[in-house]
Amino acid sequence: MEAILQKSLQIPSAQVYLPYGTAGFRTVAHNLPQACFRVGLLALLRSHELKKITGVMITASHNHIADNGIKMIDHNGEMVPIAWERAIEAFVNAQDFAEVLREKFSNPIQGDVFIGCDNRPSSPELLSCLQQAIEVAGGTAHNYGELTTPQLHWLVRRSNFSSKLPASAYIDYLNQASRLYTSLPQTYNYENDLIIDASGGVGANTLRLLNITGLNFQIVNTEPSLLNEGCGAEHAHKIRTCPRNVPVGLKCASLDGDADRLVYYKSAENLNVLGGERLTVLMCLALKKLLDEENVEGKVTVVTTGYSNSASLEYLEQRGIEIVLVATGVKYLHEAAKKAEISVYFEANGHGTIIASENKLASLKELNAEKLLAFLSLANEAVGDAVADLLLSEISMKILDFSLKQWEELYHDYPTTIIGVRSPIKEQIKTSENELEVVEPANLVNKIQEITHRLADQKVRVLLRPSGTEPIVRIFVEALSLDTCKAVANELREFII
Ligand code: G16
Repeated sequence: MEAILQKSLQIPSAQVYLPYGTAGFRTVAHNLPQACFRVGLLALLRSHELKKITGVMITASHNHIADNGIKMIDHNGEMVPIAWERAIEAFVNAQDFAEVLREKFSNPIQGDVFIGCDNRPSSPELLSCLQQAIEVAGGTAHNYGELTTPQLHWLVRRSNFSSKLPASAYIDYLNQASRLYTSLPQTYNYENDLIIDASGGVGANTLRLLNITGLNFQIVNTEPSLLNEGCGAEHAHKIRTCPRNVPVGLKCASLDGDADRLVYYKSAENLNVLGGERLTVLMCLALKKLLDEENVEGKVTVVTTGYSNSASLEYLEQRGIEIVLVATGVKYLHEAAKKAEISVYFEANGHGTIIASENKLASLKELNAEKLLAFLSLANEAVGDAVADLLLSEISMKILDFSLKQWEELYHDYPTTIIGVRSPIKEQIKTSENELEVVEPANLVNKIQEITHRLADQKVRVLLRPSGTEPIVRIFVEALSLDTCKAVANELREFII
């Protein structure tokens, strides 16, 4: 324990309190070394207690290049249980660290922690803090270096089922599972040319290793020094202008910085982005078709958040699909999705996956539903995975014989806008559990009610919440016209600044 304490004293501490946010810790990189050290210890402790591999990923995903972050991975490849977040936050911010260490690290511990990072300039140093913590406490850090977040989740999950896997096992899995794509006949409307914007992030490394006969893709935006600068899934989804280096008029997809989010669009000056809601609809339709073709029963449930365009929910409801709405953060979607037989879960920003219950998979095996099983096996079972989702989307479009335009024209979105605002009342804003309503402070609650009442004929819907990854409040507005959306967003911005 003394060695751990001595080592920790050599690692710079944050000058500020670090809250556990939507996807772990995230802030300017220079405030993270001590937090990385402490999270390394916790991941090792968890590994020791379970006698299973755990993981930690250093990434700030869609954030600015100067930020960084820490995402913890549990033994099953999923994010750590939500119930522990406050305890993790307390450990990371503890002032009496010697005391806390004495409580938890007095006895020798052993364990295995898989660690990896994105390609930010600050990532190697933070990775080293993690590694030092694990090693000084007596554990083994398996350093995978640069890789995508879903790749590390996948490696932790699968290595706990078999032996410790090399990073290349994930690429082999993607290439193997993509044989379904190649086995499907080329259809009339499906377009197999695709531009992929890698956002300057680690996804480009994975994409370069894909070997999928028949899918012609070109990767753009691969420079790490320009990470998330005018490109990527977050840019396309929030700013809605064409990412840099993307030629106009083509079928395109954008990943985010750590490749756990995906959006599609036809490149144009102003984008009509096919985000998580569209991925959901596309995959639900493909699943339904496969269920019918293979003549098996199966209930598909959709889990998403209040950011999803109401038009997508109406489209799904009309087709008898049950929809569950939860709070922002894939961890909430994943938890809800686990309760269903087959779930398609995506946030509107393109973060999500498909999961099926053990029982359902066993019954599909018994029924020899080969195509359906091949489709489901491509989905990352633990977390949103942009590359796996891209392959699932291409397979879905091929199964349904959809061009991008046909996919786009399935229904028409209601106009929406989303803005991020720095606000002095960010910490005071509280929402209902599924975030559909603001419940505090009272004057903001009244303001939103007054607006929605005043513009009832415009069917205004407001989702306002503090971001858990950036120092901003997100204001989302849906209405019958874009002008109304913008006016309402602006009125609320004025109210909270
Ligand atoms: C993370 C979470 C997502 C969430 C996003 C934005 O994504 O994993 O579930 O939607 O942050 O969260 P917020 O609105 O609280 O800032 P990523 O890709 O940045 O890790």
